[in-house]
Amino acid sequence: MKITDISAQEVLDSRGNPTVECSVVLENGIKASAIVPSGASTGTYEAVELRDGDSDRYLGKGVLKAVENVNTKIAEVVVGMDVESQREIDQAMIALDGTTNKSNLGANAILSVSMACVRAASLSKGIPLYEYIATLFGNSTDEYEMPVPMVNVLNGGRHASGASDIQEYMFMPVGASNIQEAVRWGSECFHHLGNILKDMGFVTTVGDEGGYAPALGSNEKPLELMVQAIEKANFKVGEDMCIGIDVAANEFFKDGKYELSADGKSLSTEALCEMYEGWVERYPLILIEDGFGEDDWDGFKLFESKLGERIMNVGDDLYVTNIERLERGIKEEATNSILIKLNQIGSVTETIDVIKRASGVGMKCMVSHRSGETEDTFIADFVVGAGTGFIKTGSMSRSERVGKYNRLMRIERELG
Ligand code: 2PG
Ligand code: MG
Repeated sequence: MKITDISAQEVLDSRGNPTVECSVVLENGIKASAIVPSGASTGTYEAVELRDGDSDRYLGKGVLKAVENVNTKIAEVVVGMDVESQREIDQAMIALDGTTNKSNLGANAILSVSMACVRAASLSKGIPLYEYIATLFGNSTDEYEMPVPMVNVLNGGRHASGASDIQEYMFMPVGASNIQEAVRWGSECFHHLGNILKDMGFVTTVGDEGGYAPALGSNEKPLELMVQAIEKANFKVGEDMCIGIDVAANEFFKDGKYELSADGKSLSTEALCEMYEGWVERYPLILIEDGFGEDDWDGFKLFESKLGERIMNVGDDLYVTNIERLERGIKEEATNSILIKLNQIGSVTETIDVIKRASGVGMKCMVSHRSGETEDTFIADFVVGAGTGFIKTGSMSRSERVGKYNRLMRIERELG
């Protein structure tokens, strides 16, 4: 089905910053749109999110240039293309941009079109979005794997100032038999944790991803309280419910040292690795994301050699969903898992290629939101179609997070 019109507009993300929404119209009158999310703890090697830099609008964060690029340059190339030729559409935009990091047109501009085309194609074919995405992957559409959610209940780092240095503490309901159950378990543990914090006299206001953001004065304390919450909720610690963390260590890597201000410690790569080893011994910790800085390959490799058999060692800022950085990680055996964010690389097709390459060598892939999210629930369908088995989409509060859980539950009910 031919694309007859493409247009973009500026809308807001969950932090109240502008982002790009694109609408695609097809020959048969079908119209679909998609909104791009935005990160805060972004990796240096991510594709470029084009911002206007005009301090008179949105403190320089406007995206009118990206919007204009969709409305003019991209529309010129993409209008008239077959909406089901996703790879060709994405390749045409990549070629038009002409840079390796999409700095010309903006990854936000390109991705908005890429996602909107996927959604329009699914509507045009009259099939659910996750099913169409499965076909893009070449996956079976008879059977789907629902993901284990990574429920981020304590926010720190760049997502909540004054809290822990570690950015995310997540409940992982690995023992749940389906999404409805996983969501309920996550929600129950989240609320028990809230009560524990309240009883201790800590604030229970939430951070950017909907998790609590108390100043506990230590990066280890959250793990202890999460175990208490799991027990309070009557789940088996380490069996029903486990814990994952996104350290986002790049954010506190300064002059060759990891500066943990909540602990008053300055650690070398080796000392940080030892700290994680201790935590893995003491807590039901099964996943550590970005345990080291984005260029500290040796840190990831050290960790992988020591703990790679036991837990998921995930690269996020390390890989930025970029195939070249992934290739290095595979070659050097840096990690056993990779975080997947569509807007880190800027097109659906390239994201699919990265997932296929990583899963092809046995790496686990976690599809992830950004800290600046929107009402668009695209990633819920994306993870089901991709069948990667894990989704990171925040806490059990804030509608831009909960919307993804609700969509997953609806998909599961639809599938029966
Ligand atoms: C991360 C993400 C999402 P941000 O580091 O994994 O949780 O944060 O979008 O701020 O990069
Ligand atoms: Mg991360």
